[in-house]
Amino acid sequence: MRALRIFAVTAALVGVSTGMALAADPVTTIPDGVVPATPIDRGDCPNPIAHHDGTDDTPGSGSTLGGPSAPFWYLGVAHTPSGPVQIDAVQFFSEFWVTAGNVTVHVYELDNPSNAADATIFISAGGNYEVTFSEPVCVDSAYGVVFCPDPGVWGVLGEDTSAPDGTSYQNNTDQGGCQLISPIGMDLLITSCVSECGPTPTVNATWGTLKANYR
Ligand SMILES: [Ca+2]
Repeated sequence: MRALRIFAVTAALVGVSTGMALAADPVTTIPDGVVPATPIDRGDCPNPIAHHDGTDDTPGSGSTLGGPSAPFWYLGVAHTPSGPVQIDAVQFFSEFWVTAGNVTVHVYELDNPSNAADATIFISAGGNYEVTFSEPVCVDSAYGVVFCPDPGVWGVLGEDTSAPDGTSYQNNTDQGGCQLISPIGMDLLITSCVSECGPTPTVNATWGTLKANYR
């Protein structure tokens, strides 16, 4: 039964696959023989911010992330919180992967790009992933979540095309660095997990001031 199912998937993919994508192609087709992953709700993101509906509407292909040779492609999304939030983690879905390696997930406040955090994840196959930030940042306004692979690392992210919000981006290294530059007409399957901003550490406070603060 399992062999039959794999054969059916492979046969279905042959119809849309005409071989590997060109070096700088902004769209990547799933390589022959690779079984696509299925998106799930991980259920461990109590305060999500997302624009997608959780469905990958482009089976067998995806906007290129990274790629085999320069210019490499970056993918990302802009998220707008309703107030100050701490960005704790980012969850995402990749339908399939082509070349294994490290991907840095860069979050930054659009109005203040130096307010930023990075987390790196090694990816070798499609799946449902999460990165957490060891030094999370607090943002007051819209922020970018950008996926920036090491040179030569190559994959895709899931794409919801049903009701695009105009908040997802794809740009290559010839256009600029690890930031949101060129909007695309779909919602990438990227979710931020946020929480309330923690209290700012009190420095240079006298004991009397501290006692007053905690009364
Ligand atoms: Ca896809």
